[in-house]
Order: sequence, then structure tokens, then C-alpha cells
Amino acid sequence: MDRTFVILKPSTVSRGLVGEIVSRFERKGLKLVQLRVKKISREEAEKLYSVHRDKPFFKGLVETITSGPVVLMVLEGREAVQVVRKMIGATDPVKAEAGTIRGDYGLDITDNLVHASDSSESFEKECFIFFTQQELEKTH
Ligand code: FUP
Repeated sequence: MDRTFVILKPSTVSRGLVGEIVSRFERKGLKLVQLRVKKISREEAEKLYSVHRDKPFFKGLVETITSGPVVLMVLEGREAVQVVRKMIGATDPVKAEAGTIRGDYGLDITDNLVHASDSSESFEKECFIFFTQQELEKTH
């Protein structure tokens, strides 16, 4: 079964939207493989966003995601990467369709509520920044 990696960013946690967003994924039929609250380090954030290292928004991106605790999740289900990308919507919440997570709850492009892997290659790289092989073993 396919898996994807999701981060609910600090403002999602501080605004109390975690339950609502996790619930959307569950209602869609995605299974929680891992769920953890953690304040991520600058080093982890820089690794996660390494493809954006040279972009003008990189510093703000790292500052935003390290500004408070986040929720880390691994979700499992058919075409999980594609399904979750569709559910979160376009990167810029202003452009994200109503009915998507960013479309319904966000306005700021950097603080856009949620991160989700954009391919299975990204999933493989990203999930191992935060979870061990053992934690990702089949549980059901
Ligand atoms: P996404 O995969 O939808 O999160 O989008 P990207 O990989 O393109 O961007 C990664 C992060 O950079 C997003 F959280 C938003 C942020 N970003 C900006 O802050 N400004 C931009 O102009 C583009 C992206």
C-alpha cells in the first residue's frame, strides 16, 4: 500500500485545527501509520526543505516550521501521495480551491498549514528525517 508523509505546521497546532485536519484524512480512508507531536530542529527543517535552499523564501520557511510544535504523520492508502496532495490544495492558499485544506483554512503562502510529500521519492527521503525504519514497519 502507498504511503505519504505529512506535517501539520506550527500555526495549525496553535490554531487548534489538528483534529479537523486529521479527521479529513481519516474520513477519506487513509490510515495513520505514525502520528507524533514534535518541535523540529533547524537542521531537520533545512534537510526537509533542502531543494529550496537557494530560494528567497528559504529562511522564512525554516523559521515558520521551527516556530513551535508540529504534528508529523505517515498516512497509508491507495495512491496516498496524490490523494493527499489533492486534499491539501495549491501551495498558495489564495489559489487553493475551496474544499481543500489550504483553500479552507489558510491565507499565507509560507505558513500554508500543511506539508505533504509530492512524490514517493520525496516520501522516502522525508519520512526518514523524522522516523526510524522500525517505526515504519507494517503494523497491520
Ligand atoms: P508545496 O509542495 O505545495 O508545499 O510547495 P513547494 O514545495 O513549492 O514549497 C515549499 C514551501 O515553500 C511551501 F510551504 C510554501 C513555501 N513557499 C513560499 O513561502 N513562497 C513561495 O513563493 C513558494 C513556496
